[in-house]
Amino acid sequence: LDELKQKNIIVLGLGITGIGIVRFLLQHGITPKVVDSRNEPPGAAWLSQQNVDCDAVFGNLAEACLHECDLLIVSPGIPLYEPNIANAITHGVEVIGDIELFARFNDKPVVAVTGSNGKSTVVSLAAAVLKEAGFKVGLGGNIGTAALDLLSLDADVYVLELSSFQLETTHTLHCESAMILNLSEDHMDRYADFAAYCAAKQRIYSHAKRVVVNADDENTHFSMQPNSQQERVTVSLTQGDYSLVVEQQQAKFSAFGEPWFSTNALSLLGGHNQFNALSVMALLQPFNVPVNVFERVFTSFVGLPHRCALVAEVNGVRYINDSKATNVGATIAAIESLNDALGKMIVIVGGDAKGADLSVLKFVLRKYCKSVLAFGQDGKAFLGLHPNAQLVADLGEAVGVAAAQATSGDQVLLAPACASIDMYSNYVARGEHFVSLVEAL
Ligand code: UMA
Ligand code: ADP
Repeated sequence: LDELKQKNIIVLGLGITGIGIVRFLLQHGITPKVVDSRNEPPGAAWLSQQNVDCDAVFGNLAEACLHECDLLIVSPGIPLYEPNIANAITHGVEVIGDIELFARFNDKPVVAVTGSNGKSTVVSLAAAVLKEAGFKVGLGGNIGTAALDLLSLDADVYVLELSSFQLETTHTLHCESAMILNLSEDHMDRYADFAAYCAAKQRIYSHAKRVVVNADDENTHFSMQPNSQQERVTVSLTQGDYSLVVEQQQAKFSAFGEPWFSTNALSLLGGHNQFNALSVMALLQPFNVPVNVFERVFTSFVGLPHRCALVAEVNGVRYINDSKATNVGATIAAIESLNDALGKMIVIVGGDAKGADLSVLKFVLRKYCKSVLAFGQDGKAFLGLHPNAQLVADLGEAVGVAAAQATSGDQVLLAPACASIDMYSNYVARGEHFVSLVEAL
């Protein structure tokens, strides 16, 4: 802390992360300069209520002289190649993010999870298991609570969801266990290529005691240094240290070949969620949680909203909201795990594809789906992926057309493979709109 107090600090970005950083610094008697390229950042009103004499520059990063400080703490929404940040780095300014600051002040065990899909589900389930086992848990990071805000909880263990953006500026996060769940294209508008995106995610393993990898996804693998003290375990539905085994014709979750309990205990649906459950088992092994606690929580955990959630059944047609499917990997997982019959699904897609290669959807769309309804900024890019792909003006028209096309026994799935930002404030607003449209049918 004394070292930090000696430094000239700029906090860049005043959203959820920036507020968390500024609050933490103020609590420790440090007043930073606060900068945001937006004229009216989300935390502007909050900052003015703090009654501190704080230098704030909003609207123009060039005017903020980011190179004139010792430490620049950046928000994840701004890339490090932004010219003013790049210039600061050239001038020798140390650049970190809020997770790195958290890491420098935290002395409690951390469980950290990244990946393209399943992060929020896995960290929420892991936190629920730890709580049930009697731990005081701090859950945060990309899931929505700034990591630094967790420190005041003085928890026994912190469970962090980390994005590739957050990991780019994290250097010394020591984790009890860490995992990349899976990797498929996302945020390609921010990375030079897929390899660069994977490399950002790989940083989660740097200081992890227990490295948990997806046996079926090589991009999540991590080559350990010779003589490393790190322990590496694998997760897979079929071939991992944590895996499913069949015993008396019943699929069971298992660890190192030892069956725990039936997969029927898990309330969440689909193979991808069984994988998420196994991941939680692998991540929490260091905490010696009794098997019956896992079983209890797997049964009671009903999942997060806007992830493969049944909205209603109308005229024998099931409407499913998976608005959180904001990339191709999530959409493929939803289609594959929800399908019970070929050609009985109508999928609604579109929005901001973030530069992803959508052609990887072609196989599942053609194999499982009756038709594809596409809308939004990148809607056109879906048209060649299915013989019955059609452009619609918006989500309202998509639901109307889907209802007209569907016959009893079909499923209508909103799984856009895109961010919602071109038409909605976020995936929650998009999902809520879908729910209201379905309820009006
Ligand atoms: N922005 C500017 N100028 C600035 C600062 C930000 O234009 O000076 C823009 C960014 O480009 C971005 C938006 O403002 O579009 C928000 O950026 P931010 O860094 O201020 O975001 P926060 O409010 O601090 O929220 C961030 C995460 N957001 C991003 O990484 C974009 C939140 O994840 C996270 O919950 C929060 O920190 C707490 O850790 C959201 C997200 O979309 C849910 N994450 C991406 C994802 O999950 O795919 C990675
Ligand atoms: P994240 O926080 O990584 O976005 P979520 O748990 O919020 O993950 O789920 C996002 C989307 O990914 C949802 O559409 C969900 O159905 C899907 N999903 C969840 N787990 C997995 C998984 N293990 N593999 C692929 N898709 C998944």
